[in-house]
Amino acid sequence: MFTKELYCKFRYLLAKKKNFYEICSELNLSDSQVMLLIDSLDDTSIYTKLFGEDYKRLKRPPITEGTYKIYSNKEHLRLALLGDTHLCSKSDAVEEIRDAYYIIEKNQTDFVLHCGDFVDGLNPMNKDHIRELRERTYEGQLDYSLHYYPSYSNKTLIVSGNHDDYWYQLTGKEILKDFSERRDDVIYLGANRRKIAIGNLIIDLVHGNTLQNGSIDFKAGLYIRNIPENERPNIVHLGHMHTPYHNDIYGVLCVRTGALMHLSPYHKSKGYNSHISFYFVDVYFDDDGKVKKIKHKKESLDK
Ligand SMILES: [Mn+2]
Repeated sequence: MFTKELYCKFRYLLAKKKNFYEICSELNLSDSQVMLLIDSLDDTSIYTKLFGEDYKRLKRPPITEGTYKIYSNKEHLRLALLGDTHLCSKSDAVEEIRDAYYIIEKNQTDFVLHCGDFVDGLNPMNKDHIRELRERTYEGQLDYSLHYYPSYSNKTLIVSGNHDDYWYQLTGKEILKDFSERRDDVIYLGANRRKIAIGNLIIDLVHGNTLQNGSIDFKAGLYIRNIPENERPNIVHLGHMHTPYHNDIYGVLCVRTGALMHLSPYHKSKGYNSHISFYFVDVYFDDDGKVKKIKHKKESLDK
C-alpha cells in the first residue's frame, strides 16, 4: 500500500533521529497513517525508538476477518450510510444525529451502516485533545453514547474508526464492543473494516484512516483498483475525511460519508469543512436475487 520511496524516506528520517511529529510532517501523512506505515514494517524496535517503552499502548485492535452475512430475499433494500459522529467531542451534533435517525425511520430504512469514529476517544499523542472533550474517561464516553445515540427500530451495523481505537490503545478495550453489548439495535462488526453480505449485495464498510493520502477520488480509485476484479463489492462505504463524496468506479458505488458533527477546532486546523450529512442507498434485485440497480441520494442536515 505504501510506496518503496515512502519506506526509504521513513527509514532515512528514523536514522536522522527525527521525532514522530517531524516524521508525520516530512512525509505529509497524518499520525494514524504513519502508525499504519510503522505497523506494516512489523518491527517493534521502531516503536521503542519513537515512543520509548510506552509503545505497547499504541497497538491497534485486531481486524475481524470474514464476511458478516445477513439473509435477505427482498426485491428492494434501503440503506442509510453515515459515520464520524465523534460523540463526546464538544463539537458533536447530537441533535442532527437524532434528526438523521428520524428521517431514516420515516423512510423505512432496512439498515444503517456507520463507518466509525463513533466517539471522539482520547488521542494519546495530542495533549490538546482533552480540552475538546465533553467526557474524558472511557466510562464517561460509554455512558454519554448510551444516553445520546438514538435507538433505532432496525439495526445499525458499525466498525470502529481511529478515534474509537484510541481507547484500545489506552485501555485495551473496544468501546463499541461494550456499547453494542448494551444496545440490541447496534451490531459491532469489528475494528476498522468489515465485508458485509445482505443477500447478494456485498458492501465493504471501511473507516478509511488506513488508506494512503491523496485526493479523495484517488483514494477511492486506488482502494477499488487494489481489490481483485472478482472480489469487488457492490458498494464501498468510507468515512474519515469528513467530506461527502460519491462516484461509480469500475462499477462499484463508492460513497464517502461526511461527518455527523460540527467543525471542531482540531478539524478546522486541518482545513476540514463541516458537511453534516448522510446518504440513502436504494438497492434493487432481480428475480434471481442478483443486484440489478443501485441508487444513491445525499441528505444534508446543515442548518
Ligand atoms: Mn472522523
